Amino acid sequence: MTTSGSADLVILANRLPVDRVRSADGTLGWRRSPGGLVSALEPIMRNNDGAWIGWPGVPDEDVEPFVDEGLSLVPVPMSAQEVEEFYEGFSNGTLWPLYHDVVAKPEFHREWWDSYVAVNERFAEKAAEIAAEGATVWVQDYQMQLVPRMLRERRPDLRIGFYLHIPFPPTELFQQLPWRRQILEGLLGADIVGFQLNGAAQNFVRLVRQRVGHKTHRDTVYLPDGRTVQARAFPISIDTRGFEELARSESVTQRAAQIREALGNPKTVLLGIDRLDYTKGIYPRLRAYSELVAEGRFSVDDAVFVQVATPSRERVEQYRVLRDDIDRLVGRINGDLGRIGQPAISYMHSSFPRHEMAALYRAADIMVVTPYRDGMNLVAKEYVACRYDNDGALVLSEFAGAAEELRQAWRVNPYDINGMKAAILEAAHADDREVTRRMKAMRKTIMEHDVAGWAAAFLGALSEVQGTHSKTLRPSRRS
Ligand code: GDG
Repeated sequence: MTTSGSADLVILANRLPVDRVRSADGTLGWRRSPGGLVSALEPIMRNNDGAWIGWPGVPDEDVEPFVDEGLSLVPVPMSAQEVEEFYEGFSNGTLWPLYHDVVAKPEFHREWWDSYVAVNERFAEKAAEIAAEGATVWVQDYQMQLVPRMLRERRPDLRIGFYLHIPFPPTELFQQLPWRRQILEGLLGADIVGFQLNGAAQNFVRLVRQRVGHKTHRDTVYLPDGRTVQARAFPISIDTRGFEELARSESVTQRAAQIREALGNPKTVLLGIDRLDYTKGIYPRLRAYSELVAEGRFSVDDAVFVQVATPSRERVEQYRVLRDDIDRLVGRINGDLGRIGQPAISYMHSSFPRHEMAALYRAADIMVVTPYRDGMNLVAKEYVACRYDNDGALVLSEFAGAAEELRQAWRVNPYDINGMKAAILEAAHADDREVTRRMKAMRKTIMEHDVAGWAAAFLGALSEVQGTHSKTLRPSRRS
């Protein structure tokens, strides 16, 4: 167990990787929330006397540090008001839409910002308290962008890494943010700022040069105090082998057959799985499919669409509106095109255990992933991992980070409904050799780049940083 000031590796994220559960006899306990990040980091954390700092998901409660299945967890409390202002407000009502191409309109509220600063400070304080001398602290994601600088001010001895899981916007959009300079300076507290894609790293470096006035060269920022900061791409991945193993299991194989049976054994099963989020392009995807049915290119007996939308951020207004929009669209499509016992779209607004997800991936002939903008999109990679027979077609938005690696997918522009229709049809009619050729190549990519490799690459780079330079710099410009 990690005691104060003894952790050599600290992961700092908005959430702890556990959910609070109440068992049948009424006692409260914790259940590990499954995720690639925790499974990739777990072995590294065990070997390094690691600790994970995060909010335990329950407002207005102080939870003592505890150990869960050998993982040392350090809770940071949050009030109900902070959940509203810091999490639902600034993180998900301001930053999330701003960083995703303003797909929805970001809201700017000064009290949300104040809350963001206060919560970031609390997290930085906690990391400063538990990290050992010279330890490594890895800060995760958009909710925590001020932590690197706040932490460095308190603990200059630390190695600090930051990783952004979502896109980083171009200057033209980022500059809308009233607190743009503070965010950039917050991130510059890290030794390495990691992004999903090179383009995002370049956006960041350009902004730092233009807005903060620091000298930059390629992926390096030179600060006046002699420090350097690297901005680099580390595309995240999944536990590829873990998914494949699950997909090969007898129970998943049987369940996949059951799913197809329940759908009426159609020739083609199309699948979408997403958090119910306006960035994911669920609406245009369902429209594209419904038009294909309406035009007689697909029949509902031949081609069924299964859409899973996992409940998400339900207290944020834009998410409630989206849910109503999708409900209405699915109702209308099924009303117009479905027949008794054979709806066109099987729509589920719920979340499922991992093995059910794997069974769905196994049951689907075509996976349709059409975000307007997505940092990476792990669902696309999980589908590929589960297709161990090299069958199955992936239709993938060119605006998902995953499109840079999964080049053999049928690529689509989610704003172009006709283009999507054509790609879905092409995927449905492709011959087996073509499907196999594409899937094989994509499987090779994700076998070679899994989440353990991602974590090792980031932490390896962080352990190698020198972090200083001896350039003479002019004073930084303000903007
Ligand atoms: C952010 C970025 C980036 C979904 N429903 C269920 C379930 N899931 C799992 C999927 C997948 C994960 O959640 C979703 O990951 P995505 O990458 O698709 O999307 P975001 O949640 O938006 O994630 C994204 C990612 O961070 C990592 O850096 O790729 O771009 O937006 O793993 O399988 N899992 C279970 N039941 C569900 O119902 N068990």
